[in-house]
This record gives sequence, C-alpha cells and structure tokens, in this order.
Amino acid sequence: MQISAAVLRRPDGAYSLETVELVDPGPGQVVVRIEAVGHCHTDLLPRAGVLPIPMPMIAGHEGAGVVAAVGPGVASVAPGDHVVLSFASCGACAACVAGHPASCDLFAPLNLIAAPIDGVATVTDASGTAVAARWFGQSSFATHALATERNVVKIDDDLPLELMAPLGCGLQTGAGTVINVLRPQPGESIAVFGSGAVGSAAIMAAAAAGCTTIVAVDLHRRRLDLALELGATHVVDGAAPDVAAQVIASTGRGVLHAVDTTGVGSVVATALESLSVRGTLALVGVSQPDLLVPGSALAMGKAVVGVIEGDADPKTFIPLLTRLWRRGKFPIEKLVQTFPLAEIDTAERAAAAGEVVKPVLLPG
Ligand code: CXF
Repeated sequence: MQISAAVLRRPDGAYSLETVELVDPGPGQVVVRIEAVGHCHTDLLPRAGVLPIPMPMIAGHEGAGVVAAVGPGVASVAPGDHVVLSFASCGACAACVAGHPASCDLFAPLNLIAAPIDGVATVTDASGTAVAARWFGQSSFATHALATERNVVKIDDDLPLELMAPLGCGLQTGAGTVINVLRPQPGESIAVFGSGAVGSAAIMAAAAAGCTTIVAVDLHRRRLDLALELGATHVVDGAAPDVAAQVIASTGRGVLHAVDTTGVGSVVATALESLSVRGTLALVGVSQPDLLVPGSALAMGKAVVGVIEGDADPKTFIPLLTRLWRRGKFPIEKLVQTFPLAEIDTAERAAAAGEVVKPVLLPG
C-alpha cells in the first residue's frame, strides 16, 4: 500500500515527506494506521552516525494508532483495535521468556539498526530504492507502520492516542525505572537528574509510588516548574556549584534512589555523590559515559544499575500506565505538545533545545 512518511535521507538533512510503498503484513506482523507518534531523543541517533543505520530511513518509535491489517497467525489484535507501539523483542531468548524483553538478545538488531533483520525491504521509495523502516520494529514517523504482534499493545478505544503514544518508549523508560527497578517504598527519597520526558515520567511514578522526597535537577527553569507540578518536592538548578550538597540537604543524608537521564559523566558523578547509604543510582541515558568510580563511592551498600526501557514488559506495563493516567496519577498531558507530521523538523529542534518536553506528531 502507498503511505506517507517522513524520510531521513542524510544524517544532517531535513526530513522529506514522501509517498512510499509499504509491504503487506507477513506472518506475525501488523500494519497500524498511525494517529500520533512521540518524538524521543533516541530518534536523533540516526543523525549521530554512531550506529550502522542505512540511509534513507524512517525513524519514529513512539507510535499509537489503529490496527489496519494483520498478517497470518496474528491472534491477539484485529483491525480496528487501538494500540500503542513499543520496542521489538524476539520472544524466545532467556530474557524475553523471563519477562524482561528490554534485555532481549536481539534488542540492538531489532531496534537500533532500522534495516530489516532478514534483509528484505519492507518500504521502498518512488524510485524503488529500499528505505530502512524497522526502527524499533515500527518506523512510525509515517501514516502507517509495520509492527509485529509482540510490539503492539492493545489499549482501550476511549484513550486519547496523542497522549498514549509516548508510553511506548520515553515515559515507559522513566516510569519503569522507578516502578520496576528502583521500587521505592512509600516515604522514601529519590532524585531525578534531567527532567525531560523520561525524567518527568520518573517523577510522576515516584509520586504515585508514595515517595515523600522527590528532587528534580535540571538546567531549564521551565522544566523545574513542571517537575513541581508533577510531584517534585524540591528542585535544584543543575548549573549550581553545590548540586550534590543541595540534594543531600533535601533529606539531611542523601537520597535512597536516583535516576540519571542525561548520560553526562559529570552529572552521573554528582548523582552518585547524592546517594545516601544503601542508595541506588539507575542510568537510563541514551549514551552512557565511561565511569571511573572510586570503590569507596560505592561503599555502604551503594549500587549503580543500567536500565533499558524501564525493564518493562510493554504488554503489561503500558496498560498499567494508562490506568495511572485515568486516575490522574500520570498526567501526560502536562508534557505533550502536538505538531503536524509535516512540521517534524520544527518539533525536533524544539525538543533538542529543551523547549518542548514531549513533541507528539500527528500524521493525519
Ligand atoms: C533506548 C535508549 C538507549 C538504548 C536503547 C533503548 N530507549 C529509547 O529510546
């Protein structure tokens, strides 16, 4: 079928909105008419030239929409179902079988390369050239995306798709890091370094979990104000000379939990310094700096853990987040600003500059 997609032809180029050809769904595959798709910082990776992503390609990995067609053998969703698209996983490796698909053996080839793993093109452009369109098993900066039964998650029809789209990656990452990995108990403390979309989701999840000290650290005053609205009890200007001291002062003894969403070495060091005894720091940034950690920094039971996609199983975790949203405990609407898909370059610039926390593109 013919679809319209925002195609990236050069890492440093603008997106071009093109009519391209999408194959019919094969066994286990699902075509989704995309109603909304979040822009996540990871969508900037194809521009960075650090991964072997072929050009042209279609990015986008926070799609949400309506199932248009299913391939042979697909039983859990049907045309007309409303779905959120998440990351892809194989379903067969030990991590997938154990319910940790974000640690799938095939995570990188299925999500981060964009080229089809079997080499067979799923999208071709007007000249018949293959367009890499398996980014996170979806490539959803388009009117339609080819996903798999495993990476679509059915949601209730009455949920607003433009708010649910970012659940597929960024919001799941932040909330999952808190709920699935750090697991704070009511009354405990947490600091979140970087309060963009992932950090905001971590703050909302910490508030929902009953943390009574929630410290947000960021360079943007507007984001710190938003963090206060989302449940932060303290905010710290990330440019201050004494960030760790301020975080430690929030409880008098440091925080039991910390999340770094920045991937910046100096920030990670500050986060580590901010921990109380027996504290844990979770690293979720897209890029992770090399860490030179003096052993003494981890004495007294401190730990550092790397987390991908909030260690979530999207099939159960995304519905959980929709229930929190319905109860007013996960107010996604405070983060989202919508743009027509044709304005993707503007949305990308606004996100990179920290002006918009979560741009959501509307292909329709
Ligand atoms: C990414 C973060 C970097 C590692 C792979 C998964 N998540 C979402 O964009």
